[in-house]
Amino acid sequence: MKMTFRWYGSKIDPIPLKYIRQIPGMSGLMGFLDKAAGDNWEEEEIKAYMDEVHAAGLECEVIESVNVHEDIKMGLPSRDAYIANYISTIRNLAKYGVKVIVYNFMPVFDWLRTDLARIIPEDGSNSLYFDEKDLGEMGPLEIVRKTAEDSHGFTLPGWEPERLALLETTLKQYENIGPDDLRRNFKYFLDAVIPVCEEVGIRMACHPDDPAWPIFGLPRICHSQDDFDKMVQLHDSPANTLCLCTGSLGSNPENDIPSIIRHFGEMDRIGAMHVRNIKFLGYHHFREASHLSREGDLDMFAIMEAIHDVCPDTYIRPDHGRMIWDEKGRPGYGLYDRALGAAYINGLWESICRIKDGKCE
Ligand SMILES: [Mn+2]
Repeated sequence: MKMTFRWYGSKIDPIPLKYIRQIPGMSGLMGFLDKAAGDNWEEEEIKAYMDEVHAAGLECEVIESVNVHEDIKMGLPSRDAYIANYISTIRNLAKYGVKVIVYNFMPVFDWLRTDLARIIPEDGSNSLYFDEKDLGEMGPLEIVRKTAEDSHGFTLPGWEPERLALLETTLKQYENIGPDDLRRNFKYFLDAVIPVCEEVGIRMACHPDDPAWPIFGLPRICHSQDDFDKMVQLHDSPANTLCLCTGSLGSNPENDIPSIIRHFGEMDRIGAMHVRNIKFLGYHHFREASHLSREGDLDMFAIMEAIHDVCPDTYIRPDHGRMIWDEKGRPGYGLYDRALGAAYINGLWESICRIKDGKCE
């Protein structure tokens, strides 16, 4: 596996690349450019980002958040222009060594939480938290306002202000779009971009819905093994893969994560992994835990063992961390707890490889 770290670029990420490079076993980044959904990513801006990353001794073979424009998801006539931009972005990223693009096909809302800094009573740290009961009281516009307010001035990926400005209109437009319509629009998108990916050696990796169920009555089609079985068949190609995020899929206890990893790993349909832990607090109610198995409800050993067995060469990053040691930063994306997560995942990996292969490279 290749251990990586999410980084937002020196303009908006307070974590210096040097610090990331100093995390044991860190090979590179899952990179990010601060672009609006639908924009073309110009070569010069990709080059500037890559030059900075490479100068710090890191690779960047995975790019996240090449966001799919809402018009593509809604199947509007304007989608072709946005798909053309997406294809141009794929080609430009390939020129700079990108092998995997992580994206999602969630309508309107990317990931969703009801509290970005819920104190964990046991140790005084805080983490992202979700309780559907709170959501019911808030409603979509209120949750957007609260999320922006709680983000300490950081832009959160998927919560870009320009994207949310038209929220009311967009929610209304989705009233006539069901899961099958959304899937049809997804296929239209994949049919256009996957052949280009095959040509330039990039794999598209679809991130699961987070949390792993429909919200606000919006259609969501990527939150179970069954959903992803359909998704990989929409355009059958080794370039049409998923980014298996253990915490997003794992927010629904009915998703057996090690088994889902084995299922899609054996099909060679895992393009990248996000590895983190979840603590269940009730029905549609959870918080993000440290990576250590016993501090949450996911079996991180079984997760890493499945990765070892079916997709040992995949890209991995520790996903959201808690805020610890009084760190101030982008919710979920502080340095310290994610670095601890990487160290823990590396430790599991070394043990699993030693036990099963007699060596660890
Ligand atoms: Mn994730």
